[in-house]
Amino acid sequence: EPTDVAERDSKRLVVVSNRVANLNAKAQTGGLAVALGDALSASQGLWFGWSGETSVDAKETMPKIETKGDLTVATIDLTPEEAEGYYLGYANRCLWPSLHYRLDLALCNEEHANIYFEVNARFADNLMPLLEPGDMIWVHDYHLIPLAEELKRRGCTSRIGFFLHTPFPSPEIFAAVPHQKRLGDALMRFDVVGFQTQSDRENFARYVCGFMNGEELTGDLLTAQGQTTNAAVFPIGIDVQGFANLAAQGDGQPSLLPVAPDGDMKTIIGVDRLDYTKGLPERLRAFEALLEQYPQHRRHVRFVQIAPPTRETLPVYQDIRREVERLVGQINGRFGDLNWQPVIYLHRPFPQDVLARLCRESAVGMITPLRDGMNLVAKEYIAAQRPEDPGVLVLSRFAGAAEQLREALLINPHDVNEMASTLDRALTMPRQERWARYNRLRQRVETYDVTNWRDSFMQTFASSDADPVNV
Ligand code: ADQ
Repeated sequence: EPTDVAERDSKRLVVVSNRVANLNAKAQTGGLAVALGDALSASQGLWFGWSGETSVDAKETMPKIETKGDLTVATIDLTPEEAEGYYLGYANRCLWPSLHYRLDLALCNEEHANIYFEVNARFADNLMPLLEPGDMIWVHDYHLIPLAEELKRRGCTSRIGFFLHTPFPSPEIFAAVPHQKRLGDALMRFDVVGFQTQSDRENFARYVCGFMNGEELTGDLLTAQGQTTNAAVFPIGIDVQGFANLAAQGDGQPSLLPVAPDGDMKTIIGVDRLDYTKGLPERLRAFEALLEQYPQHRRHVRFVQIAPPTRETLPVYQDIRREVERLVGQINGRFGDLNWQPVIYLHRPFPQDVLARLCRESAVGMITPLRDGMNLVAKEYIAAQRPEDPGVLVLSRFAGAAEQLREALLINPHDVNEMASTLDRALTMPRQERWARYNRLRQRVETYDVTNWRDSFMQTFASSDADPVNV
């Protein structure tokens, strides 16, 4: 009997996301893309999204359709104005900061907002002809909140689910986002709305009840203004064994990092897109405070921060980069010496196997976002450890991952001194305690892996109140 919901389900799966994963680039493809790709292949499904390209005649061009094994990939281009207004504008300058509690950084230009809603309408126009009756449509992330509403307006009767990869902020924050009412109404048009954590779901329920006049029904159902949706929690995870295998590939090979002559050099690792939500300046200041307040670690610890570029054309991203690079220079200049560089900062992407091996070589994983939907690197760090001699995870309380990874050393990423003393504790933790914590964390990461995430979403989706037309 098949155990895989994706294989068992006879309905065709349609995934819609801003960008479509490049399933050809095997080495670079993350667990999420593989898990969705597998489910799509199993149902001979369709993945629809933006090509990432802009062209002036995009609005007059048909979607580009490619078959990749058992699945079909359909993409559309955007016009330069659409990419600017929808993607860089409303989605990334207004929604992204707001959903991460940074109203101070939210820039909401009225024209950008209009283009955001128009591009969602255009996604719906282009997707409609590709749909078949009974499809299960799974929409991803904050770029596409209005999509269910637009599809239903065009007569789509399929069930439509949504998964939010970012946090859903407290209702007082969400209520302050320009066009929040349209977004709230649009979310209620999905049959299932999935969140990373209980607290995100709670925030959404409080928004629906407190700001939309709605109420909680039995189970996970919420209702407001004549619309009912199933709002539930599906913590995303990783391909644990896959990542562990990559990490173990380096065993028996020379270390990726320089080896100290006396062997007495511990590594703290951070891996994050260079985004202001990831708490990089605070983390660097904490490392500086460690060297300042715990001089015994000087020349015996290094901090490796891998921070690939992201959304580089936006000014706030240029600001955060400047700040990070200034701090790296400051710390290296102040504490480094001729044969010890305290901070190794790498501003580019790396292949997964290198990241996995670096995590395995590091005594401490330092994952301290100010806010994060989940944070997969926290889970990857655990998966990469040597079971007999594991490292220690230092994790922000404000990462969604903290809801499951309770045996990590949980910190407040705004509190530099608390982080410094926690780093000292992590660097000196006895093996017995490291091992006990690791075992619990590893179990948790294995339980909530990427397959569990996908299958539990699809199960809820398949069993949620069906539209009468499709029964
Ligand atoms: P992100 O904000 O991108 O994702 P995260 O969950 O940490 O954050 O995922 C990043 C992924 O990119 C990890 O798999 C990591 O290994 C990889 N990566 C990071 N740096 C890299 C580098 N230099 N080279 C190559 N790969 C690198 C959003 C939300 C998160 C949520 C995920 C999934 O912001 O909160 O966990 O989606 O839902």
